[in-house]
Amino acid sequence: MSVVGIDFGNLNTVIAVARNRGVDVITNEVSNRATPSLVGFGPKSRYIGEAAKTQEISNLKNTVGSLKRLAGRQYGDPELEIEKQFIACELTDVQSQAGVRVSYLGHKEDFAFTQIIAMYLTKIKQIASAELKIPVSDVVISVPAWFTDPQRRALMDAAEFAGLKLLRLMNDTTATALGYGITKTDLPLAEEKPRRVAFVDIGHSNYTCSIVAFKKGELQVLSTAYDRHFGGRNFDKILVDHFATEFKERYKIDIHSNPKAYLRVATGVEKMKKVLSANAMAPLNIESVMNDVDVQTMLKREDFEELCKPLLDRATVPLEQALADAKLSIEDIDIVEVVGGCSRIPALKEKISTFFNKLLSFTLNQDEAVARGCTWACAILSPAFRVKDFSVHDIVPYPIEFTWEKSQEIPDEDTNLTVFPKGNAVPSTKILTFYRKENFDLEARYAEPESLPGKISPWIGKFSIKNVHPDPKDDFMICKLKARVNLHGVLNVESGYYVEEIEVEEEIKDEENNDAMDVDQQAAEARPRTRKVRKQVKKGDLPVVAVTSSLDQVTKDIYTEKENQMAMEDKLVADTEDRKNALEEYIYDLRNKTDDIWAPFATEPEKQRIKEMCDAAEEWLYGDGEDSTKAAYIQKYEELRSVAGIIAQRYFDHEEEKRQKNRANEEA
Ligand code: ATP
Ligand code: K
Ligand code: MG
Repeated sequence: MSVVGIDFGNLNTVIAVARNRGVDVITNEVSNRATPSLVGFGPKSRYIGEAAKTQEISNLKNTVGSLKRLAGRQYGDPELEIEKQFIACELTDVQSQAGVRVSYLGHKEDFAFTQIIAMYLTKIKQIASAELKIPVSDVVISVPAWFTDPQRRALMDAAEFAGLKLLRLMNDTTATALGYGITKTDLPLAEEKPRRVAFVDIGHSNYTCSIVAFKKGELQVLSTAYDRHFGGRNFDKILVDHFATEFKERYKIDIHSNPKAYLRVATGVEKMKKVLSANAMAPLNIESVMNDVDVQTMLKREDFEELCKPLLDRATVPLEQALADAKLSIEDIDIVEVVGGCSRIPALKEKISTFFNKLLSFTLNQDEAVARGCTWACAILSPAFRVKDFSVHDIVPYPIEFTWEKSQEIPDEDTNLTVFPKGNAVPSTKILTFYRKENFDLEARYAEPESLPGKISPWIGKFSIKNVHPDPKDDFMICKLKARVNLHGVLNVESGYYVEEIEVEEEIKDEENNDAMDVDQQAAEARPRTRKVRKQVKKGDLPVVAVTSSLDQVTKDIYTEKENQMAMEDKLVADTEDRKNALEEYIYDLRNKTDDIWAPFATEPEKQRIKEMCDAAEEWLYGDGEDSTKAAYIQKYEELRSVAGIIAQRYFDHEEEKRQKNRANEEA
């Protein structure tokens, strides 16, 4: 059974697996340790990950990015406008959800982002299976801590369409914290002061700071604060806009009018930004960026910092917020661990270090910490892997309230209650009690819509409680409902039941310790051994019908089926390509061998026949057979092999005979 952790980043996705009692980051089909988070569409197949990146410039309109940023968003959400600055594909309304319209298999087709993410996860699954050489199912995937219920459910749905068993959605910085804690042998004991670590993750789109308290065998997230629009891409954008202005003046070109030119400059400045992390100056040279114009320019690190000052000035806001939420001051923080690609920018490191008045710690792999943490989480949850226990206590990011209709018989009943306040533990179960004579509904929603990321709907779900009726004395039924924020950070009313209050005789246990008994022995012995108490006993279950932002079963089945079908088509296209390449190589190989090592074993007519067949096959391959079927390529290959096979066999027999003779000589 596989144990896989996935850091689903906005730019790159990192996959790690548990094996040989440790955690390894794995490489993809081109030996990279991170896979571009992109999905592209073409006339014959999809291009996912590296293939999408390779095609990006020539296939801009059909290359989809910002995958996780658009998960679970409705089409009308103003966040779509923000994402449009970073992606060139056409966004569209797919059953009121954010989706894309792309050219695929020669026609226009719309896909919801949940589907796009499923496509991407299918690829990630393939990369992991190829490495592990077993089918992959159990995974833990990272999400930003600010993800709401609908966003988390979108990811859960996507994982399901991709055939993955999602054991946990884990907040990025919590995953990092787990990876940190589980490998430490010197964490404080239960009775000692905890070690408090601030984890700062600055990625491509996102800036997060979590303050986490560690003790032996457990971590408690104390607070998580973030800037959802602060990351490498925001620095890149400032630079592209800067050079766009410069190029307009110097070269009279407007890269804003040309998406390809824009992307090439964006790619150029990203490199430039990285160079500036290690050097005082960096060049930017692009040949024929547009209108046959070559551009050449330079940037000094100090100018970069000046340009990005408005952004850099925001860098301490999440840190202040995290401290305030945790009710701590900088003196309470023992260590500041920094991860995420963008945290390599010297000016950012400087700001963070100055803020905490501490040297920063870089003991974790900046690019791989999240994936490693997810893998540890998966290992803990998987029956297939034994790891020491480590409890992870995360927190609810936004307060969740329940609302319901007033019961007619209880006029002064409240109609709402904040059940999970901000900072409440995750996972967590709470029992809600209602006195009812008939079926009723509960609605769950976020209590402070203004605190949510963008225009995400505050609505979480509607839960209808069935089989409620007056009890035998025409009195209220005492209904108990189990509300749970689960491991994914998603809310459900998981079950319902009703209870009856009865009076029971209860034995009094001696809770006092024996020393106390000595002092007051007589009085203690004189006490009655039982007492009457009112107790609630479970009488039966109440069915709960839930409607949430998870897709309904019919849509889920359609999307799963569609994903399977597209994945199969992709596989067929890839297999066909493989067979075609194999045929091409075989022709080449046959010609060579016929003239070389096989020459002594074939008659002239045989050689002639092979050559003729090779010529014919080649002519077909570059003509009619250019775009043929897998079966046709296999058939041609077999035709050639049936003729050449005889000669290959003669050669093989001869070689074998030689080997036998040599061995006999050696033994003699
Ligand atoms: P997110 O966490 O926002 O979803 P991500 O996890 O994909 O995104 P990372 O891989 O952590 O992001 O970071 C990618 C960003 O880091 C890119 O913008 C990249 O340009 C930037 N980056 C990587 N190396 C450096 C460097 N040496 N100097 C400056 N920036 C860098
Ligand atoms: K990443
Ligand atoms: Mg990241």
